Amino acid sequence: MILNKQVVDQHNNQLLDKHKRNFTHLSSDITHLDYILEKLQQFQIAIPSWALGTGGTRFGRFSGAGEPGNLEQKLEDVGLLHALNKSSGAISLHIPWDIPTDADKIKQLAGSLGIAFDAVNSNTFQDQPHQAYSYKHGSLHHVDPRVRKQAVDHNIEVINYGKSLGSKALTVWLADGSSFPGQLNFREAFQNTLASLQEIYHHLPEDWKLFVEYKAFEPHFYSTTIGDWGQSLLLANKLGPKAYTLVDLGHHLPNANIEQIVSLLLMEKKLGGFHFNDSKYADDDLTAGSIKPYQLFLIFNELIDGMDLHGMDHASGLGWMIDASHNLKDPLIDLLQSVEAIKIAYAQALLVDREALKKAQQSNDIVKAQELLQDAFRTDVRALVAEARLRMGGAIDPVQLFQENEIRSQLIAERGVNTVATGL
Ligand code: AFD
Ligand code: MN
Ligand code: MN
Repeated sequence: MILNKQVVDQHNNQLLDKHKRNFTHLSSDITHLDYILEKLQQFQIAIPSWALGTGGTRFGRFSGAGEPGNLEQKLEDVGLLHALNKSSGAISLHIPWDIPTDADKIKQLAGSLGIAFDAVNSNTFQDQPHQAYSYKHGSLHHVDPRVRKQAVDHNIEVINYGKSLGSKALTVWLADGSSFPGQLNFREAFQNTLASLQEIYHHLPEDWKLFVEYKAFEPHFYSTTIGDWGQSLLLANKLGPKAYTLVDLGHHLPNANIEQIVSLLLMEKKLGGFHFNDSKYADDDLTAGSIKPYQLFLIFNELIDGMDLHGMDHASGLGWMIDASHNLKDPLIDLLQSVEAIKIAYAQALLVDREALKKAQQSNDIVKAQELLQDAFRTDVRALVAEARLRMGGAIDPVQLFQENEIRSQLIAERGVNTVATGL
């Protein structure tokens, strides 16, 4: 389904007066308004193909209806999101769920929707029909070189699919680990992983990046072979300049100070990509900003600080992606909410008076430092984010438009009630 521009205009006309009132009130106090609006307009967050359908839990899956049944429909869904919020201009694909059988056609469709291809993801955490060896005991870290080779070959295949579409990065997330003490030799598991990644790295095109994701737990519960940012950074440093750490917000032990991790990775120029989501307990994959919005703001505060220090472009310097899985809400609405929360946190962090913060830090003025951060965080920037969207032709309130126009019902009419998306 392609969203008609008239529908957006009609929606905006209805909300325009109220929006203008809010925006005028908010912007009168902002010194660098044009700069912030420009940054907000440029900022794009890639949508994961696997979040377009209803996610499951360990106990079951309650499918929605009108889910995208193939890659074309997944692209159309992201096109819809992008038409509404003008900030979802990229998709992150997962192979083998999203194999492009006709890459040129897929590229053309994506181009017509204004969608680019972000990092491609490999999958060596599930067995596929007809594969020779099982990943039950791991993939790149496996004790059997034949299993490692199969997993390496899969990653090379993923790179090739990515090349055919214009992707510029490969994300490797491994489920490799152990659930019981003694099950693994940690050192050998790490070295096998490094050797496998080295082979993959060898096949990476010159202008590509390799994102090494880490995760502290799950599906294994005693050890994960790439368990934290230290292990990921160790690998990235050993691999070379094209390898980076990817931070997924849900992949830390409880109460980890993620903003500090982000700050140090940026200092080392080794932060490559980001997976946004939120969580209360573990890798809950909930809507970004739904549980800990202050943490999201503090992370953006460090991101901006570190990126500005190195002269990195906010929009293109890192791979910005959502990694979420919704099992209750309409996935498209949930993604709109996530993108909105991310942009709100980004806008608030852009408001921080960095010079004053630096001065407060240098003079150990703790109260002032706290006031500066909280002053930005407590600013209601929604009208700012909406204004940026409006200037790009998006909707003032994407969620409201989606609901009022019954977009899901239109998708169901088009695709049927029983379609189930491939993915997690
Ligand atoms: C799972 C993992 C990880 C990964 C994603 C896609 O926990 O976050 O990025 O699957 O492979 O959510
Ligand atoms: Mn992730
Ligand atoms: Mn995850």
